[in-house]
Amino acid sequence: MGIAEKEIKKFENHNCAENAVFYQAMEEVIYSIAPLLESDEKYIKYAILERLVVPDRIIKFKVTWLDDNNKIQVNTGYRVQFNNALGPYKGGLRFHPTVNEGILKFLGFEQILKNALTGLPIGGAKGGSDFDPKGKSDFEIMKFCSGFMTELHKYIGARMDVPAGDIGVGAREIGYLYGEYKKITSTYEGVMTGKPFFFGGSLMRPEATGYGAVYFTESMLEIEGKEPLTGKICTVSGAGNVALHAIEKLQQIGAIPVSCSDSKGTLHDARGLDLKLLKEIKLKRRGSLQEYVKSHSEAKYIPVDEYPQDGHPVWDIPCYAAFPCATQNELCETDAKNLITNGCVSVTEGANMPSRPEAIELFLSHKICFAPAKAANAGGVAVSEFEMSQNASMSRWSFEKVDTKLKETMQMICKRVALTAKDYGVEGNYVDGANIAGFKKVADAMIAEGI
Ligand code: NDP
Ligand code: 2IT
Repeated sequence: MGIAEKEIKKFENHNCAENAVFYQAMEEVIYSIAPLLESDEKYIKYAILERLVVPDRIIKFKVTWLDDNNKIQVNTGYRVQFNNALGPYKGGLRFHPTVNEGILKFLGFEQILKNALTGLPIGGAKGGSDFDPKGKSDFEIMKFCSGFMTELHKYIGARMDVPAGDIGVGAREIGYLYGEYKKITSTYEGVMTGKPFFFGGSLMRPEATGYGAVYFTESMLEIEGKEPLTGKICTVSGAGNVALHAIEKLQQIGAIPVSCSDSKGTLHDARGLDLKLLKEIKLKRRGSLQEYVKSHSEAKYIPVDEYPQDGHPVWDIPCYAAFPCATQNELCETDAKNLITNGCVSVTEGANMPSRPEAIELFLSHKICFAPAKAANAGGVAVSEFEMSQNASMSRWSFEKVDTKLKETMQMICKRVALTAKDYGVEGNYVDGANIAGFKKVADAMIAEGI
């Protein structure tokens, strides 16, 4: 039995239905870092894995709120404060009916290593609720956010734990959450990031994750000696904050993004997407992608109930580069086979853990340039840290300054990941490179800080 299998065996008790995605994320990391564990016994001696896979604390609370019919509604809220070896707990909030402790543990665990890769002083956390923002009025969203913050405010602080957005939590929700925090505590401080610009948000935070994923891809393709994205067909999944800004940056650099998807269906516009219309539908109207084909009849819309039995139609579109930007485990083995057969050269994870392990294995064995989430989508949290920095100094950075720093950060992460992979004998494997580089940084801090 190898060192990875031995370590994984220790955590078998974590492997239950609710923890499935957490266990998946943990297993990947342990396999990746095996060469590091073998090369230096201190990580085993100081029981780093045992300490890292258990969150510092999980806060679980009840959220009660009144809907528009004055009916009392009850939801569950969570904050998983995972690890603060490198800085205050930092990570987003997800509002989605599927949210449970296991999903937030997976996201919080990934966040520790992602945040370490940025080189910025931020620890890892995640939180959220099973509240479904879909179909709710603005007042209902506001009332839910107030109820959520009534509990959460006790556990967060600008130097303690700084939440931000994730699925279902954008500038509107952050605004209401932050407003409630301010009302309760009477303090105006950088306790949340992703705030609207006019009351303390950073320019470019909304764009940061999508733009950052494209910057990472440009850097990776250059390092790997592949052709740049300009003029190339790209496929994107998702139609939220990350997906739409990845599409925007791809268009800005002259690539041709042709697809996106939401929870109801997939859109394919072979001439290149009309981003202005997409933003109008998804961000302003919070509508369905189906509306797109009303004004672009050449585009193809496939509703979910017409999807094939196996695989997602978005990954069956021939492309040079693919950007899964919707949610975890959205890209399966069949999708990976389809992408490879159709000549795809690079896959960049904008979402957190969108590719299933079997898909990743295929990408790596077929020498596809594969950019794992914790490296490729770190631009969002990096700009969140820039927002914390601006808030702490009561200053404002220009769009150009943030953009330059974001680009530098993504290039730095990409180079560090590529170099780490080379150092540990797995050149070109950005999964192992990211896991080893992130883990080493956090583990060394944990050792230096004592138990
Ligand atoms: P949004 O809520 O803005 O958008 C999510 C998009 O994905 C929507 O188009 C949604 O469809 C679709 N989607 C969500 N769940 C599912 C599902 N189960 N099946 C099919 N489609 C789904 O979220 P973000 O864009 O912010 O987040 C997308 C991903 O990126 C997540 O994995 C998140 O963790 C990750 N991420 C986000 C960052 C950020 O800064 N926001 C930073 C780093 C990573 P619909 O419109 O129908 O709801
Ligand atoms: O997954 C992520 O990195 C995020 N949702 C953003 C976290 C943050 O604190 O900006």
